[in-house]
Amino acid sequence: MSESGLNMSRRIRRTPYTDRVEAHGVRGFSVVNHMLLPKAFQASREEDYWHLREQVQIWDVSCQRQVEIRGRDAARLVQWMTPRDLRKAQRGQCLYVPLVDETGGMINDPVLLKLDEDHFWLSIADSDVMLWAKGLALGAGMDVTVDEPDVSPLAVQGPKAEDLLVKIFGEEIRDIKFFRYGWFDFQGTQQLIARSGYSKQGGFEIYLRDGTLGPALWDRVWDAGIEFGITPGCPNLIERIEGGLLSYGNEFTRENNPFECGLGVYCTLDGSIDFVGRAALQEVKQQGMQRLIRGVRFEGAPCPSCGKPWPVTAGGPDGPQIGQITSAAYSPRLECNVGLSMIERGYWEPGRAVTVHSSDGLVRPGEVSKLPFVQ
Ligand code: THG
Repeated sequence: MSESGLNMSRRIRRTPYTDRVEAHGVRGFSVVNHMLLPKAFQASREEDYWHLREQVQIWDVSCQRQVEIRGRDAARLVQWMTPRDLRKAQRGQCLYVPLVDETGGMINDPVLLKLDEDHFWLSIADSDVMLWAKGLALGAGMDVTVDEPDVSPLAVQGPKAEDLLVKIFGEEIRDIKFFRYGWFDFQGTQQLIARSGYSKQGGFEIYLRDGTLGPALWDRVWDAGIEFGITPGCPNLIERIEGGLLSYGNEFTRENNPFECGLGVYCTLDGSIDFVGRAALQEVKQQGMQRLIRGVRFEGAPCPSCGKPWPVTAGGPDGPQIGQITSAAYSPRLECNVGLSMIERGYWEPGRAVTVHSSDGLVRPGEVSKLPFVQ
C-alpha cells in the first residue's frame, strides 16, 4: 500500500472487498468512517465517467457504515435525530435524512433504512454518528441498542446494473422501486438489496450482512458483469458534481444547517414531531438562510482537483468573497468546469457572475448555477 501514500494500520479499516480491489489495481484510497474507500483505478476519471453513464461498475462502498438502532425506543430515537417526518415511513423504505445537532448544525446526511418498527439502519456519510446516537440514547434513558453491525455495502451502478443483478438474483430485482429494498438469497443467506447509490445513473446497493462472504459476492457480481462490460469503480467526482450530490465534510459540515444544504424539504418544524435542534431550525427558518449550496460553472483549462477550498469572489477577482469551491471537476458534457460552493445571501441567484480562484493560480470567470447541473 505504499503507493497510496497512506500509512496502513488497524485504525484504517480494510473492507471485505479490499483484496479484490487491490487485485484490480486500485490507484489510491480515501478514508471515510475510518475505513478505506477506493478513489481511482487504471482508467482516467473521465473514462470512468463515460463508462458509468453507459455501462456498469462495481464499487466498494463498505465505508457507508450502518449505525443500527433497535429496541423499544428505536423509532423515537431515530426521529429524535432528524427533522424529517418519519411517521409515515414504512418497512422496505430508504429515506434520505439530515441529522442535526442542538444548534441545527448538520451531523450527517445518511440514508435511513427501516427494517422493522423497532429496527433501523442509518447508512452514514463521514462522521461518527454511532457515538452521537449512543450519547443521545443514554442521556434520554432510551431502551435501545446502538451498534455498528457487520454490514458492507457493495454498489452496482450504471444503466446495465439491473440486467446484471437479474442474472444473479432473478427477475424480482426489477420490482424494487427507487429508494426501496428487498431481501434476496445469496449462498443460502438473506441479503438486503436497495435501488439506490451515490450516482444518478441508476443502480443498486447490496448491504452484505456477513463480511466473510465479501470476496464471493464480489466474484459473483464480477463474473456476471463481464458480458455487460463491468469495471471496478468508485463514486465518480464529475458525475456526482453534475448530479448535485453533496459530500459531508466537503460541501457542508456542522457549521451548516439543512436549509443551507438544500435539505429544507426534509424539515418539519410545525411542532408535530420532536427532534434535537428544532428550536434552532425554527429560528433559521424565520431569519432566512445566510448561505445556500449552489453550483458554479467556470472557464479555463480543465481545473485541477480541489484539495483545499478555492475562494469565489463576486464579479471580478477583486470582488468580495462570497463562497468557496469545495469540490470541482471538468465536465465533458457541459464542456466547462463545474464546482460546488456555499454562496452567501444576496449572491446566490443563478446566472450571477463570479470569479473562481483555483489552486493553480488561475483567476477563472464563472457563474452561479442551480443544482443539479444536469437533470
Ligand atoms: N448510499 C448509502 N449510504 C450512503 C450514501 C449512499 N451514505 C453516505 C452518503 N451516500 C450519504 N449521502 C447521500 C446523498 C445523496 C443520496 C444518498 C445519500 C441520494 N440522493 C438522491 C438524489 O439526490 O437524487 C435522492 C434522495 C431522495 O430522493 O430522497 O441518493 O449513496 N447506502
